[in-house]
Amino acid sequence: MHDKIRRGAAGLAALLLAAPVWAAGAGAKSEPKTVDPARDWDHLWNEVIVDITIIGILFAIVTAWFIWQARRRPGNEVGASPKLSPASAVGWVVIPIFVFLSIDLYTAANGWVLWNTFRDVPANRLEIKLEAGMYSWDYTYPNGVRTQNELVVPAGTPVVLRMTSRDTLHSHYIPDFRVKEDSMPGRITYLWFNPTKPGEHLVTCAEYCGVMHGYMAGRIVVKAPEEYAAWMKGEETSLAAATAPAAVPATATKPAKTAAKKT
Ligand SMILES: [Cu+2]
Repeated sequence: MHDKIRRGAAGLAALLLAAPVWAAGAGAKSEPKTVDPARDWDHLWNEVIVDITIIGILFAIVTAWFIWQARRRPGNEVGASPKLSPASAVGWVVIPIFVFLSIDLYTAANGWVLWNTFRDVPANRLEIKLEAGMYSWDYTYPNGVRTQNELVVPAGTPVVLRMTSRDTLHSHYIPDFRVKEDSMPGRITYLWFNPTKPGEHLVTCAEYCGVMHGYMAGRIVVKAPEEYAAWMKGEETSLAAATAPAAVPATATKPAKTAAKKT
């Protein structure tokens, strides 16, 4: 019996130590394929829900069994608890702890892997600057194109936002992409997400930043790559038109210059 308990405890200890290593290894192996942290986030969430459901049902069954075992019997029978040897008493305490701790550590290890995915920005990303302010999200593309409260991105390209704030603390939250990060004055923070297919996604401020905080919403518009390219071309054209120096007819400037020289 003691041997059984010892073997069981040793097995669980091995599982406890192996789980995080295995989880980390599994994460590392699938890393090149992991391009959608939002899906990984959902996967881990479901895993946690399944874990705690199983644990909850197990606890309920064991508790019901104990209640049934210790029910009142006819004649006010006085029970006697079984005598446990020190080894089996320790086993009864340590083994359940190891079982639940191994589940926790397994989940924590997976969470760590996922966290690293959220922090490691893929190399083929589109970099966009974001300045948050009361009460708007101002995006600047690498070519100087700017948008407000609407970020248009191509499907299939990871997008990283380099964020700061011009006034107070804001938090750029995109629920559909399971990502949220503070933007604050004097500091550059970042977040990345992978828009895999065309669609629209809500952006909202997740840090109370003033009376209009609740209205500080925007959206991510994911377009098919060719539609995105066409949109960007249009934006570039209007940006060029807006930044070009005002065209002044040559004939109009010459007399002005000569007039200036005469005086
Ligand atoms: Cu805000």
